[in-house]
Amino acid sequence: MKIDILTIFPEICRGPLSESIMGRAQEAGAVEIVVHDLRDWTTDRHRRVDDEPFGGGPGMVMKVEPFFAAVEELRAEHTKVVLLTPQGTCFDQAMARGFSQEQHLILLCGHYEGVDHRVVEALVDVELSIGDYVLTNGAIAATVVVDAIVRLIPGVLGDDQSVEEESFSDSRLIEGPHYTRPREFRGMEVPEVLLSGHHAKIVEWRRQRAEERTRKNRPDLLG
Ligand code: ABV
Repeated sequence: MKIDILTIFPEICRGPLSESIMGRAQEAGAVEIVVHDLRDWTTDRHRRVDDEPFGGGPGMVMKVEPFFAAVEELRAEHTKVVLLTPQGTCFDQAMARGFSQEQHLILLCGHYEGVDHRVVEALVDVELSIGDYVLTNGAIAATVVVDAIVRLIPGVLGDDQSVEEESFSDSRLIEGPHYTRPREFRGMEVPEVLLSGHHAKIVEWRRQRAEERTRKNRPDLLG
């Protein structure tokens, strides 16, 4: 898989995407991620990427020409073009799974104020947000989306078991609590059932804790 990110803040994406699992996924050739500076597709002396909104109003709007020049240069036969915007559909795990099957993604990052709408109409396949809050620009959102997608590419997580468990476990529930050594810390004990070796009891205990935790933290998932 190939992923191109177009942003005026490439360094925001580069650090996170070179660390840990994302770094190893690229070294192993599972994915090629290229973070581009959108200003490389400007043609004026000041490398201008935004301008005042027609009709007035606060803030600046990202200009149409650099996005067109960049996408026309980078896109191929099977390319999905995604715009990160607070006005987009909210990204979720099912969308991450879908995108992880694509050959080529181009992620466009804009300001929170917006992008010239001709970009949306003529270039963009999907408008995506990462949540109901507003970031200053799309670079962090694009990084989040890429991380969620890349970890689903086969072979990227060392053992496929954790991904498999995710997809088979009840997706209407969040996960229950986890523990590791030591068995006791400052008087706080690891629940006895987890030390019992009784697999069926452990599975049932985890399901109950998952349900409780979902009711407390994510009642919206229970409907
Ligand atoms: C993209 N906020 S996605 C660009 N939740 C600017 C802000 C922003 C996104 C999101």
